[in-house]
Amino acid sequence: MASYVIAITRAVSDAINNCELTHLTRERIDLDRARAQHRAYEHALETVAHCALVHVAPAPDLPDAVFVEDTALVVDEIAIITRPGAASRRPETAGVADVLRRYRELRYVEAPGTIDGGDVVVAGRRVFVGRSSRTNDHAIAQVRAILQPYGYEVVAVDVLGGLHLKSAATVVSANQLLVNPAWIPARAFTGLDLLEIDPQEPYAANILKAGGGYIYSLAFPRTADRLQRGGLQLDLIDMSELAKAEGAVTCCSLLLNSGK
Ligand code: CIR
Repeated sequence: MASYVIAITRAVSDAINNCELTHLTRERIDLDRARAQHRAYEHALETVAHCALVHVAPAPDLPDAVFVEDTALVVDEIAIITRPGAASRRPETAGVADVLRRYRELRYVEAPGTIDGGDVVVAGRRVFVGRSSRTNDHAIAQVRAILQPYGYEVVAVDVLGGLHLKSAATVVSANQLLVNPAWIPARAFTGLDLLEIDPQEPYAANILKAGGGYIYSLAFPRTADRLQRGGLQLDLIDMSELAKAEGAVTCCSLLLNSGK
């Protein structure tokens, strides 16, 4: 069978108003609107990016459960279940592991390591891992030990702003990243082409490349314009409610190739 992309998602929790917040002031999240936006995101994954959706069982008591990206790091050969930096998020991993084990052999990050998947940027055989308030050197060393035998180079990068490395840098192609240069040390990405966001939109570096398409938030029109003028076809979606929980487009899915 031809290879396709599986997108793992999880419903918006009833408790999302108790989500972790690091940089933003708490604003009430409208649950119905958040769910409608999440459905539109899933629809884009199916229709624009041609992914096959797989749902993790809902976790109504886990406020941040919709942000599945943080619970695992998946490559073609293996999946690593994270140990999220926020203790409130650690119970999220079991449900995701139950789904991922259908597709990959699982490995686990162990204490004292902590890591959020939002800190991991995979560009070809290079895996950049952000050192952040969520991800520490113990976890980076564990990820390196797990991935090196499969031919991946793991590079630690200091996160200088935003919550995660993926707030500051995400993949456009195997050799090109969309970045906020103020939030990363650019020298860490030597050899890659760095496409800069519009400086008036500091949160704009998070783009989701999925299947053949790109899913992007309509909150960043200046950067979207730059990307479109560069030839990228964007599917623009409203993420305003999930953004109040410090979520962005990459956070709400885990993507994996079916045919390994
Ligand atoms: C958190 O602080 O953990 C959540 N409220 C937001 C997580 C966003 N995840 C991501 O960027 N990968």
